Amino acid sequence: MRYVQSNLIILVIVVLFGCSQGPDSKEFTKPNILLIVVDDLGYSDLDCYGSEIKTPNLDNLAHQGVRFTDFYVSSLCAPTRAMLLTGVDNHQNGLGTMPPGHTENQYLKPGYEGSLNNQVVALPEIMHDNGYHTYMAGKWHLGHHKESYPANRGFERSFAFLGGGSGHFSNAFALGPGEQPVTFYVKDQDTVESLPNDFYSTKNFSDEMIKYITEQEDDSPFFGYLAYTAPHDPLHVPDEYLDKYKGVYDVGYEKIKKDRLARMKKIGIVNQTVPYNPGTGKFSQWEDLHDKDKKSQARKMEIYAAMIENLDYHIGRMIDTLKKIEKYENTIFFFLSDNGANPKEAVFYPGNSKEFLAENFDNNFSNLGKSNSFVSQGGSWAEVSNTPFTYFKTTTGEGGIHAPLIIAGPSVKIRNLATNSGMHVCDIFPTVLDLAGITRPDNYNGNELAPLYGFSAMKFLSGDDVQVRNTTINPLHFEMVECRATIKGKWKAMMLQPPYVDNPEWQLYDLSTDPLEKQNLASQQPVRLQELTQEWDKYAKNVGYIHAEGELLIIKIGPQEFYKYDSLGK
Ligand SMILES: [Ca+2]
Repeated sequence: MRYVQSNLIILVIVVLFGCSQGPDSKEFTKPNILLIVVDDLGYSDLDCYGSEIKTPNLDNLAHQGVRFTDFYVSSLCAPTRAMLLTGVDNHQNGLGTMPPGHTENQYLKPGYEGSLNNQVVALPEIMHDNGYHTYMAGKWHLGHHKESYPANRGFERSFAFLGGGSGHFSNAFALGPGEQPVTFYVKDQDTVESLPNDFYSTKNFSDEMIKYITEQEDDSPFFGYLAYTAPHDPLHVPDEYLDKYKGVYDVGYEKIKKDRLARMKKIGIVNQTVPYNPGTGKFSQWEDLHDKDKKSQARKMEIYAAMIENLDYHIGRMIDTLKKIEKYENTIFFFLSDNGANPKEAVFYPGNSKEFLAENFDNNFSNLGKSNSFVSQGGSWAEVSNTPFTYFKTTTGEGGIHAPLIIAGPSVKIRNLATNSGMHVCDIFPTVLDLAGITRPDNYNGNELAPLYGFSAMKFLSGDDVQVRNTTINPLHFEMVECRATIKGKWKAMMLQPPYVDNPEWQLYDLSTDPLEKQNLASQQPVRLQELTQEWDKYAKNVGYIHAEGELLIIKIGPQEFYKYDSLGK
């Protein structure tokens, strides 16, 4: 975050990737890249970002590289993943909005195809073309017709979940009837008919990636995309993890939030002046709850925390495997969350109702976290996960679009650094290409490509630049489900939608003094606000943003009809 003073930057030990062996060197060995994405994990949910949740493997990784404290993503899953894999703004790469969020006037329009379109080249395509083995395990969410499968966008081997989320165990139920048509797994070109009885998403995604990497017979480098669905709801974790955090959250939301803030200050993730954030006031305070509700609330967070510790354990298995086969030394890791923590309950998903959930799931206390339960983190805990920020997933508030990012590996010589350099998810694509010494073409498969929105972090990682992106010169722009934002230097203009605010109006914040977005300066600084909103308007026009009009189309035509479109949005 830009309010972290540069003197908080710790222990910068010089510089990068085998020092003299830059991509231009004859001795340059192309590094393996392991790109790890987790789903709906909040800004402060890792130990190395201030959490009480134990994540020793990720902490280790963080100490062998750089943690970004000012990294931005989209407020929803698929748009972030599309930008990650293409470096192109989501309104140009096909994820102008996330299915099934289309209104009728947006449906199947250019940039809103609902899958990666032909104006982008995906990282696996370009990496594979340049001699990399390309492997994927995890959530795809970038098209559900065969032409869009990971196998047909550059992945040599893949085991992928195509929807937005599902039960984490073998029954893999849909988030709701509206998600049913896209709730399935594929292996390479084929639909997976059934999952093994002992299936658990995090474990099996890791097993697949380990298999791909260890079965590789030649010495070519690999690009691995490990896109976990944890800790997205439903909150599920294997039995042996269920009680790992028993009692930890009985102290309530506010105490955990205060403890996290104190730890974040201690380890240099936030500035000492950042105040306690009471939240949006839209969700319960701990003292408002009856004892029975406190018990179930604490249990939900126990399961959520256990999911994250379990994620860390399996990431540790990946790292151990790479060490065992002697590929660790030449692997660069990227770890990020795709958006902020999620305040929505299960009833939010299209087609769900309280009656439907009661009929289909057993949410009795003793059954929470098991395969036939369906509970979510909920708003109060999501606000704790997003400490110190306000707002959450789906919004362009800092809690929705500010995520943890670690870039690390034995060959990364910047050590144990928490940097406040600006960085956007689109910046990862050119960074990976630079690390691999690959140039992005202007055309791909006969199609002219949309312009890159991203900037390479290579110079920053090699110590030749103090930041990845100067947002005063290259502002960041966001739009998702009509929540908007422009960040230019320390200034942020933001528009939220009901129910997050009463009226959708532009607000203005100085993030250097007010990262919690509590003091709207719009009426005090109308000229500055206008400058930013004009930049947003220009951006929106450039990228082909289409204003949402009317209700969601899926409500009118139903999920089967809605999801009939093909990979080209026809
Ligand atoms: Ca997500």
